[in-house]
Amino acid sequence: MVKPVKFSRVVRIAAILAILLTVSVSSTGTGGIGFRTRAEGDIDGDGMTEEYILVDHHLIVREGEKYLWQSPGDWRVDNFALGDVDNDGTVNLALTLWKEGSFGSIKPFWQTAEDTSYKHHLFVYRLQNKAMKQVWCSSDLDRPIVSFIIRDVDGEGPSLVVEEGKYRKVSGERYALDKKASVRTTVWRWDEWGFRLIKLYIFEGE
Ligand SMILES: [Ca+2]
Ligand SMILES: [Ca+2]
Repeated sequence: MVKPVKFSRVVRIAAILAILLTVSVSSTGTGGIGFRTRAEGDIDGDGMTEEYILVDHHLIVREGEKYLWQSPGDWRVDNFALGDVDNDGTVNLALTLWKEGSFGSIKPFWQTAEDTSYKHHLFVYRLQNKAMKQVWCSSDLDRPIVSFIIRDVDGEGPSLVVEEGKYRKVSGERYALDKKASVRTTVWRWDEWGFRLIKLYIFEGE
């Protein structure tokens, strides 16, 4: 159980800004801290730079004129980052997206009912042999991710720093981000099979 770190509003904002500030300098785009619409990187380390472009909630990865990957048409991608989020020495692509259902066309055996909820997800990939390979794909997130960065915040290796919001029910099983709800900041580190919560920052009085 991770003990929440409680801050007053002013101290909290200063603490989070200290974590996020250096990253925001290298970010481009209009969404705010940690948001990108374009990035370059050589995440497979083959000496050729890939370009990552987010257009109309659709992520495209290309290398020169060659398209390597694009997000499926029924995903609404809202953010991405390049970083070694699973701490294995190679850079990953991490992205957040809205989609229906927790799984793809093949459901795990324990999932018997049809999952039709439209919620937020975090997916992690690596680039290998010019193809994007899934490393980890979340089920429906308990809280939608407002923004995230990949950052070594404590000298213990890369971690995922996340601003988590709340869902707003649109209709039926369809959800969206509640833009009026308060956010909390969490820090997650890869732990062999998934992400482990290592820090939770919350407002006093929440
Ligand atoms: Ca490359
Ligand atoms: Ca990695």
